[in-house]
Amino acid sequence: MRSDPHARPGRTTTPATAAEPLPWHSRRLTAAAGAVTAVVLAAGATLLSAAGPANAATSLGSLAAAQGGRYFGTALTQSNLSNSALTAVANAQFNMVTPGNEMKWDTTEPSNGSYNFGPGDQIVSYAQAHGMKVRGHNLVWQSQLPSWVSSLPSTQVQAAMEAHITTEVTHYKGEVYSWDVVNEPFNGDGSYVSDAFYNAMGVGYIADALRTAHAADPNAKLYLNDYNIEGENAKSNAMYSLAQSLLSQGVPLNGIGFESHFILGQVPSDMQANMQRFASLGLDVAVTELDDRITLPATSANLQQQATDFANVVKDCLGVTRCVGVSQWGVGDADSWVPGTFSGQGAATMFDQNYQPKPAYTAVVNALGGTSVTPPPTTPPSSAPPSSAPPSSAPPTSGAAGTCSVSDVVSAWNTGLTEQITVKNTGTSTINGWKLTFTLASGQTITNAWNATISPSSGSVSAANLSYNGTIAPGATTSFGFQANHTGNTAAPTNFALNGASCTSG
Ligand code: 9MR
Repeated sequence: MRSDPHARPGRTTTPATAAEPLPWHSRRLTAAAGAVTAVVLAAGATLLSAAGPANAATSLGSLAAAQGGRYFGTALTQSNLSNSALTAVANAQFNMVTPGNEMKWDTTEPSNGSYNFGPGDQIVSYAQAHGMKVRGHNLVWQSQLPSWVSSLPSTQVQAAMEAHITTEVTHYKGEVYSWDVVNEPFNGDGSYVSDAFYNAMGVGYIADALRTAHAADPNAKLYLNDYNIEGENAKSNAMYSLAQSLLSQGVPLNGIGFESHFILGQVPSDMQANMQRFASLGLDVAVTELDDRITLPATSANLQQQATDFANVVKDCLGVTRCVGVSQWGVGDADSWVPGTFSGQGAATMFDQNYQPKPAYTAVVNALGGTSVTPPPTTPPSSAPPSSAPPSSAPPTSGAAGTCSVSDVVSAWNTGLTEQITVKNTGTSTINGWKLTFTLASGQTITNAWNATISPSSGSVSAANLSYNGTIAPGATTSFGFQANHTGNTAAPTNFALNGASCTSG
């Protein structure tokens, strides 16, 4: 058995240039005491009018939809569905779901002729209930293949493969947008993986699998999916030759999936050109399993590079007319496969361990057509205290004046926004229990919050810690966030005070 992605070597492709400008800019607004540092991202009027529908640009999924009907997806496993922090982000951001494991052969046909579609059905029901489409993943793969298949006499493998494909595709007929019919057929040097299917049928197993799937659901888009084919190399050249050959034989192949499990800074600079050559054959292309792993602990420079990497991948897709969408592999760093597979690496997604958006999220929003705007200048309240430290004679008390700074990132779209607020204890004593008060811009109404209890929902509000994040050591930070509706005013909050003492921006 060949090595799987868990053991793949590092990429050797040309790192994306960090100097390449992103199609947006953000500006930091630092003002006097009482104001905040803010980066406000709003979907531009041009995008919205071009997109047409009033609900355009409310999430990664709808921003992608506004870009020529593309999608933005995620992988979900059965256990993910009971994680409310995870599903809150999944529901809000994505409009395509790939089951992480639930449609693979070891789950769906654990013994010959005995099928189990329960776990996959749960993902499909979930997706349907949340307005998401489904990428079926996958029908034929040498991994997560039950041993009964690899133990079959080679004369029986074709019948078993065809029965498996027919039964599974028929079960999900009309419910999946696309199928990864054959997954990861190539070794790194472009030779075929010598699995049960190749050994029994030769390369003809791929055409047979595609024809069998097409017969069962003629409307599903049929894909070949692989990793390390994102740039031009021996493996992607082999995939290209295979695609040409299949198409010339009239085999029903509709698309190529580029998994895109990247290492920080190693997105191939020729990814768009490489995807384009497949598209030019008349195929759809898709980024199917995007992540970008970092050696832990991730520095802020790492996270900025990751933002560049994610934005570049999204721009590469947008640059290819037949690139139909991008899917991230997992929702956030907490559910990513990376740390469990690559020791000491992780932080590979757009959302952190607490499902808060990372710089990569902001970069992707912008790459998808959001434009950055600077909020109107905020006038410090006349009563604002100076931002300096308290008089040296003052005893250090929890949350005393001058012991906090606040930064606030606002991501806005046409009728809504999210705000992520980070509070830093700039004092010398530990804060035990905190309440951050601030003034919401007029017209903003909070609909839900995370990592804090916030009330009331508009005007002068107060955010209190939850049981697990009440302690902020000197020099440490804590973050919370909320989602709000707005009526056109996307300005950042003002008048931050922690436990009654005004905070500086920073
Ligand atoms: O995310 C999947 C993980 O839970 C499984 O343990 C792993 C087993 O191979 O498969 C992971 O998903 C893989 C996907 O199906 C195909 N491309 C590589 C993905 C990461 O390994």
